[in-house]
Parts: sequence; C-alpha cells; structure tokens
Amino acid sequence: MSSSTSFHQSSRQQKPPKRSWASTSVSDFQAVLKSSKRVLALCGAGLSASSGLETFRGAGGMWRNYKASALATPEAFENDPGLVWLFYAYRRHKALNAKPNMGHYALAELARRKGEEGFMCLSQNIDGLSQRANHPAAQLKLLHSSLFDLKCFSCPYIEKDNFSDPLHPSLIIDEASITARLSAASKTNKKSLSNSTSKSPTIPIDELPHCPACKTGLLRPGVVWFDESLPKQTLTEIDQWIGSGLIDLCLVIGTTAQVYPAASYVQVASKEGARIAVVNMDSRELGSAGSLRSVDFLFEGDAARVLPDILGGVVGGLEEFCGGGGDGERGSG
Ligand code: BV8
Ligand code: ZN
Repeated sequence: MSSSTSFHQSSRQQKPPKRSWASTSVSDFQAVLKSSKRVLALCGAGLSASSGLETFRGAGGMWRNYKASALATPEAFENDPGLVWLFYAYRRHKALNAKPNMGHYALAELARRKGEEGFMCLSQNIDGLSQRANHPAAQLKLLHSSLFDLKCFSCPYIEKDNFSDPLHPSLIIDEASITARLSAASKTNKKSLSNSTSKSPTIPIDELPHCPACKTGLLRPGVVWFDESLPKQTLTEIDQWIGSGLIDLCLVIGTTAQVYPAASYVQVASKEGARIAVVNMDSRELGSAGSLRSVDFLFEGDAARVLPDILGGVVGGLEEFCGGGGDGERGSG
C-alpha cells in the first residue's frame, strides 16, 4: 500500500494545483525558524504516512468501502460496535507495527532545541508515533487523544496506554478474517453506517471487551469522535501556551486542516501575525492553511523527508536517528 493511500479513495475531483504565492525557499524558511521565538505546529495523518499508516480520509484495501468519518462517531458505535472495534483494532495493530519516521524525530528535536516556551506541537494523530519518537510530552498535545486509550461507553471508566494487541480475542487482526467479516457487515449495513440498524452485528456484543468497572458497559476506543468535545485539560493547556506570547511561525504538517477546532489554531496563529509554513504532499486542499501569502512557505513533499531537510538548520542532521538510536524511517518517494 503506497504511503499516501487513504482510507477512503477520495472521490474529490482532481483539482488543478492552486497557484500559491508562498515561498519555497528553504534558506529563507530556516532564517525565519532560527529567529522565531515561538513556533506552533499542527500535525495530521500525513506526518505518519511514510511510516506506512493510511491517512484519515483514506482506507486502502479492506476499508475501501467505509468512510473513516462515518466510523468515527458514537452513532456508528451504537449501531455496530463490533465493526467500529474492528476498524480501531486494525489501526491499533498497524500503528503498533509501524515505526516513527524522520519527520517525527525532527519535530521532537525541534521541541528540545526551542524549549517549552519556544515550541508546541498540536497533533491530530492518535497513532502514538510522536510519543515513540521521544517528542517531549509537555510539548505535544493530542487533540483527539489516542488509539491506546480506552473508555467505557456507559460509565466514567478510562484506561490510558493500553498497548495490548490483540486487545481482545474477538479483535485479532488477521486480515483474511476481517475482510470476510467486513464484507458480511457491508451486506447487512446497506445504508450508510451512521443510520444503519444492523440486524446482525459484526461481532456479538457479548464477545466484545466490556468495562472492568461497571461490568455492563462496552469498552470503546478512547479517541475523540465527531461531535464529541476535545479533552478539556488539553484545550486549556493549549490556550495557556498560546496566551503566553505571540506566535512567530506556524507549521502545518500533513493535514487537510478541515476538522475543527484543530484547524482553527492555524487561523489563531495567522491572526497574531505568524508566518505559515505548510508541509504537504498535495497542496490542493489545505483547509484553514489554504490562503498562503508571499511571506508564508509551502514545501510540497513527504513530511518524513521535508521536515529533516527544512528543520535541519536548527535541529542538526538528526544522524543519531538514521538507523542508530532511533528507528526513523526516511521518507519514501
Ligand atoms: C467538536 C480521531 C463540539 C478519530 C478525528 C461544520 C463546520 C465546521 C465544523 C463542524 C461542522 N460540522 C461539525 C463540525 C465539527 C466537527 C468538524 O470539524 N467536522 C468537519 C468534518 C467539518 N468537529 C468535531 O466534531 C470535533 N468536536 O466540534 O465538538 C462539541 C462541543 C461540546 C460538546 C459536544 C461537541 C471533533 C473532531 C474530532 C474527530 N476525530 N480523529 C479517528 O482518527 O478515528 S478527526 C480526523 O480527521 C483526524 O484526527 C484529523 O483531525 C482529521 C483530518 O485528518 P488529517 O490528519 O488531515 O488527514 P487527512 O486524511 O484528511 O489528510 C491527510 C493529509 O496528509 C492530506 O493533506 C495529504 O495530502 C497529506 N499527506 C499524505 N501523505 C503525506 C502527506 N503530507 C506529507 N507527507 C506525506 N507523506
Ligand atoms: Zn463502565
């Protein structure tokens, strides 16, 4: 599966590349980075694409008939918890078997060089790869929580950092059996997931993980689904960081920046006069980062390759991560 395959082969029309006024000069960017006292980053699925993880909007292979946004909702879980669990168990399995790439390591090193006041990374990703690249925890805010947190669907029980794979005997990720179960599910759930009343659940409820606290509630992935609020403490910490000084530069890395409130942080930074620097394989859909000016930057390419290059001036060559201490994958392609 190519690194930028997506969960849902996007049906978007092939849009012509947009004319951008933004600069593509690495040396100009590095001068701005060096002189920037406060840098904010918003990261999305494209940062992990080179680690082999499909981006959010796309599902190659077995998930091609499902839109991730239709599975990432409380309604989808109510309708067919087994199907939603298969989707997340699959992503847990893929993330656990993936490795951080040089883009993750470059951002972690930038955080160490700039310090807590100087750099904050807001990640929309739930794959845990930034954490495994030793990104300083105080400078990494997980806007949509993590694949490895679990919650009860009925009571306040929460479990953090559960990395077991399989999480449950019914959720063993054997691609053949999942494909069989998914095609059965897509036959029963003819309508879109969000309003299907699946007659036969993909997995019988009593064969799904249940809450160890209340015993009756179903465990669910501890991620933020659509129409769910983001973690309050995380939002408060982000507001405190943003409120403690002007932002000079905002990096927008591997994201369509169309999901809110995550995407709004680019606008917050831009309103404060920050320059925007986009790193993306495809500059046609940049959401809240879409109107780049001549003072901004646009680097088209694989984040795993572009980030070490453009941040190199500040973070150094990152040699120790190339096959040495870290296991950074250099970008593919
Ligand atoms: C909320 C976790 C309120 C789950 C996710 C109308 C207008 C505006 C807003 C709304 C609206 N209607 C509803 C809303 C709110 C809604 C929203 O924004 N909807 C959108 C669709 C319009 N937001 C919410 O519901 C949020 N909650 O508002 O709550 C509230 C308040 C109080 C009480 C109750 C409710 C919650 C949103 C969180 C949803 N969860 N993820 C999971 O992952 O399963 S969102 C998910 O999609 C991601 O986390 C990410 O945030 C988002 C987009 O994903 P991307 O990371 O950008 O990935 P994508 O595939 O889209 O793009 C990949 C990019 O990478 C592309 O640009 C590609 O070119 C690039 N790329 C690919 N390869 C590479 C690369 N770049 C570089 N290198 C490469 N190699
Ligand atoms: Zn419970």
